[in-house]
Amino acid sequence: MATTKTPPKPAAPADRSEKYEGLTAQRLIDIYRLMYLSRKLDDREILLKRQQKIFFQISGAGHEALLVAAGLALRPSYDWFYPYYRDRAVCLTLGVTAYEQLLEAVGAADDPSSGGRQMPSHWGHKKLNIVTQSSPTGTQFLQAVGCAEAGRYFSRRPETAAKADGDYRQFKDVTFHGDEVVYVSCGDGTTSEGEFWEALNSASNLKLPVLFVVEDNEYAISVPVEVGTAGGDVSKLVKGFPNFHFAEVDGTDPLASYAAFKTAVEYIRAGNGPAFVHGHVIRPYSHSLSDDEKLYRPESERQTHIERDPITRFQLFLIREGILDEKGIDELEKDVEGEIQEASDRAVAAALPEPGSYINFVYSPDLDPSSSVFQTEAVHPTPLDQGAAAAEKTMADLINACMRDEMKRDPRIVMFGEDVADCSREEYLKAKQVKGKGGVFKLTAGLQYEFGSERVFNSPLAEANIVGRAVGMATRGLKPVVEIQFFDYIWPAMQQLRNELPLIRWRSNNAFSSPAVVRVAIGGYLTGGSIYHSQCGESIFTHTPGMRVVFPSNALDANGLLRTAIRCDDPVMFLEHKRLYRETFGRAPYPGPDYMIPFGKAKIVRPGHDLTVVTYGAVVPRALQAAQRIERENSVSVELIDLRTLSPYDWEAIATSVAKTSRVIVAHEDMLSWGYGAEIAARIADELFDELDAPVKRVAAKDTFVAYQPILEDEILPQAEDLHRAMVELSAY
Ligand SMILES: Cc1ncc(C[n+]2csc(CCOP(=O)(O)OP(=O)(O)O)c2C)c(N)n1
Ligand SMILES: [Mg+2]
Repeated sequence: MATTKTPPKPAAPADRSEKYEGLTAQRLIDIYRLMYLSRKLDDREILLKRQQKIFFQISGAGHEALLVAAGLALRPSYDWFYPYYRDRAVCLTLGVTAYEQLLEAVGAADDPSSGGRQMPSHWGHKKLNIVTQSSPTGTQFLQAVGCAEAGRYFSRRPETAAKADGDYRQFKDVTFHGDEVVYVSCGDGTTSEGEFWEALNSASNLKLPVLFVVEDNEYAISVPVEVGTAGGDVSKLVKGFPNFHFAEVDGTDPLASYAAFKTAVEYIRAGNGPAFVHGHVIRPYSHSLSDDEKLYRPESERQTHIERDPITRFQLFLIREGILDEKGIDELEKDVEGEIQEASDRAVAAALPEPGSYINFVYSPDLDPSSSVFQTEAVHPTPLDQGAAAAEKTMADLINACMRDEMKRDPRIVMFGEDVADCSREEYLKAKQVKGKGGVFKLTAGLQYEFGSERVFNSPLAEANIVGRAVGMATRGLKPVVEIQFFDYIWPAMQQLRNELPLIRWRSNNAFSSPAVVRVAIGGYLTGGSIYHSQCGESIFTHTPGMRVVFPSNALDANGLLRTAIRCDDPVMFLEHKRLYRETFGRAPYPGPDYMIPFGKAKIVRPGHDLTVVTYGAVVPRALQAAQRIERENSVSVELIDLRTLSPYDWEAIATSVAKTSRVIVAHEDMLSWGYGAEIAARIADELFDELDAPVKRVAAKDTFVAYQPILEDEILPQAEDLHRAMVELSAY
């Protein structure tokens, strides 16, 4: 807890603590001080906003009593915290200083939460285990679940927390405690988000040490609770979840709140499972400075809230109980105001982020996956075109082999997703009654069997659950390698994939990171899979800073690139083309347990001098076919470049080739318009204009989704004939 500066002497003896939920008189004074400090910091920020010294304000007013109580019941730097934007008071109680909070408001370089990258009240504090928070409501829940899972994992296998050289583990300090609690909070409105329910479901099912706190101020901006929540009371709705301890409390009363949290935290620390504390609070100020609640709340209603104000009520309580007299209150308040004045003066004068510093920490500053660290030789090197004799293993085989090798090498790897386990009812597996499934494409086959159900397991059928938990686990230092069964179903996880996973490092100014791997089965050419087992859409993710995107076209590359993905220190989306999993094209012998390919290094599949094709994924074999034909029939020599990784991508390989051939086709399976090729084509036009003898050409899918009937599917997706036609046209230009 934050220490008080010159605390006023208690006017009453401390031996009445029984009456006060075990809290001494001094502790009660501390509580009042923290509540008052929180409120006055909000007031100061409102003033600073009016003076245009800060640029946004959202207050924690009305929530202070509940939150100071929560902070007192928990342990900073020991427990873990996912507090939402109203949680100023819990952060102060844990030890974040007034000065640090004001540094955040001004966007100072030394703001511990984000170094000026995020709005105020987006808490984060590495030393105190307050994990970087964001603006999308509800994304914190599944991460908190993953965080709790990681704590449990490390507690059960402490040896796995050891640092190891040569991969991401070198840069991650892992700490854990067997009885730690993960605190996560939200408002009443946010309980309507699906991820909230997904998190309750998993925390309940796995009996995880998560403390869920709902701060019910009856409004989500202007929307009253009965509109968002069936029956208007979330406590009634959650009661069916097993293993939970539930409490509902007047969150404007610090002592009642403290009692509720103390019991809840004891329940969790004893290993019984999660707890849910529903605190009824007030919102005496509008939602934020951008909102005027008079537009939707009449004076009469606002008045009933103001009468419940926790600050004035607790002040009266202290006086009534003889703990502080009016003079004591006065001294305390003056002291707080002095502290705020001093903190505010310093914060307003604090150094701002350096211009140009925005570029820092999009990716790991410690480990660059495109560096030579990730360049190793295959034990049995196999050029792609060597022929069937050497090409024994499929892409599916070598992806599976890579995961098996890496799980052996790195005990922090966990795998989960839909159907990835061999058999969740593991007794069947142990009794050898069943062989096991191991993924709908069998990519994870045998891994649960070999590494156990705590490292390889099925998730609920919920994609946000998969990615959100992975974010939380990776933040703590585990290496989740999760699977999204079909790219077409990635969208429920989009919030986590766009706003969370790739942003944890940047938005926390490198205080936190989340280098998880998300494997996704992607693509069409399946004959019968469409619409919803055939989509591509990789450009949506290459358009997301912080995310590495990999898209191999053959077994060897898949093996080497997945190993780089797993060992590196950045989040990676690893796109596996379903059609390529078991193709004859691109099979290869097993390259050994340390084979790695750096990101951003294209492969020249076939050298040529008349025309360049830049592509990746399942278009590689199709382009190869077309290139062989045009060589045979027209003696046109095509240089075929397989990008292999899409972010980063190998611009040098493209530029070198275009300088040589002066003609270029950019081809991909995803639809033409706004596709990945648009960026490459634009950059070629911009930077290589003088090298070109012909316009940049693109070959891609039609601008629709993919259809089921094979005639339509063939027509929609780019075929070898389409590539051939484009090559003929371009070479004749
Ligand atoms: C996913 C998402 N949708 C919408 C918003 C905009 N928004 C910010 S706060 C808020 C209301 C939240 O209400 P509640 O959960 O009750 O918390 P309170 O602000 O009342 O404490 C909304 C709609 C957002 N930040 N994120
Ligand atoms: Mg609310």
